[in-house]
Amino acid sequence: MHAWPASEVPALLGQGRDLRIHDTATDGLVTLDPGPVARIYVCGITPYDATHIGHAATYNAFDLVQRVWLDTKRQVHYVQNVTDVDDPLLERAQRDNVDWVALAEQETALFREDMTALRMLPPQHYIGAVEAIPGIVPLVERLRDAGAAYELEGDIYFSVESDPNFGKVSRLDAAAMRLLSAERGGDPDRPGKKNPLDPMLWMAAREGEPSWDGGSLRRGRPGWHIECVAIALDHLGMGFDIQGGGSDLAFPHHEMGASHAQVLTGEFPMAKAYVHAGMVALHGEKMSKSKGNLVFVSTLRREGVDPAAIRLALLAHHYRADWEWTDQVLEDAVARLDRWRAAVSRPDGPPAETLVAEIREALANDLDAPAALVAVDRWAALQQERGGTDEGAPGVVSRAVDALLGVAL
Ligand code: 5CA
Ligand code: ZN
Repeated sequence: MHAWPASEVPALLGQGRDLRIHDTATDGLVTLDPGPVARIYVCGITPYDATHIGHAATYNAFDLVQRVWLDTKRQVHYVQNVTDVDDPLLERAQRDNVDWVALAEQETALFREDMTALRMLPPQHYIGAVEAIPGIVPLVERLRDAGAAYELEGDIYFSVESDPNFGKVSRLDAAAMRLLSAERGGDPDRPGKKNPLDPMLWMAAREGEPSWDGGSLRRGRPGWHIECVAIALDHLGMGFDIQGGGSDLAFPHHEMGASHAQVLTGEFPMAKAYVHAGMVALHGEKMSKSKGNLVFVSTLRREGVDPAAIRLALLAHHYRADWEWTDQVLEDAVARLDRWRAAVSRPDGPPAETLVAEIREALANDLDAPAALVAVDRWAALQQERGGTDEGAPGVVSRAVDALLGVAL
């Protein structure tokens, strides 16, 4: 599937710092040393009710990762999926009496538009679950043949007990896992499972639902976790630098993915860092498709909100924090964008070198975008109060803000 167009990333003088980022699996900061080509897999949307501010906040975090890496003169190999067949998508299509393929295509198209407007850098490989099925089937067969998967009424389940490292990504106890499994797409109460946590790898065809040839498996469709493993291993291989998503993906999704990959390859971990963004709330509750308490990027755009202001609203919150979207958050971002634009509209200004170093330092320090914004605020305030004589400083600032924060001034 095609991604979306890349906005240009201006090259800056000097070089950025290596990224230190929080890894859920070790619950600490790790300094990544990716080599010349950094590899990142970010879990993509399930294409209905896209793109809400929660989605945008999560993709913003991983866009910053890319920008930090690019600023260290590395290339970035970025892979993202689209879960274009899964229970919640099919349920929504049925509820609204629309074709599930059309729904997925329409929402994916909207997501591309929103990502483009927000200047999020596109993945090099943007892969749908459906197009990944030919690569998923052999992995499920291999897991079954290795004794790590079993059949239950035609469905194939992964046995979490086959992985000695199971639990090392999310570090949760069994009771917490069981609760989250029930909340997040698992079926811990289904009778006949070896372990209530075992996730489905392949679901045999259900009446009235789409299904695909499964080789030596029954006709059916893929489970959720194996989808991302198949795509990640196919395009990045084991031991890539970051697997990313919102914090609601740590368990079960990333835990199960690491387990599938461990059994398939004998290696751990699949990703050197598991990076999770906080949850954005609206009216006191996590913004979620199931609750319907959503603010859409496309609605704001249609109302005439500058996408750069939306992006600044996201950047004003640390990516690991849980935070709440309010009108005030957006008003503050609009005001900040105005101040910054006024400050860079003059030909000269206060020196900019320290500011560029401060932005770099802030982002390299676990993506501390709020600290980067404060540094730019300081420069803009100085420009407004006293001005400066450095010719071209405003240009330097505007290129740095564009390259490192994705905001076009
Ligand atoms: N297709 C799967 C991943 S393979 C999926 O979780 N899709 S999603 O559409 O539900 O979410 C897409 C991304 O947005 C995930 O990383 C998810 O963690 C993140 N996300 C969802 N809701 C929020 C929220 N309220 N705040 C922050 N991030 C969110
Ligand atoms: Zn995923």
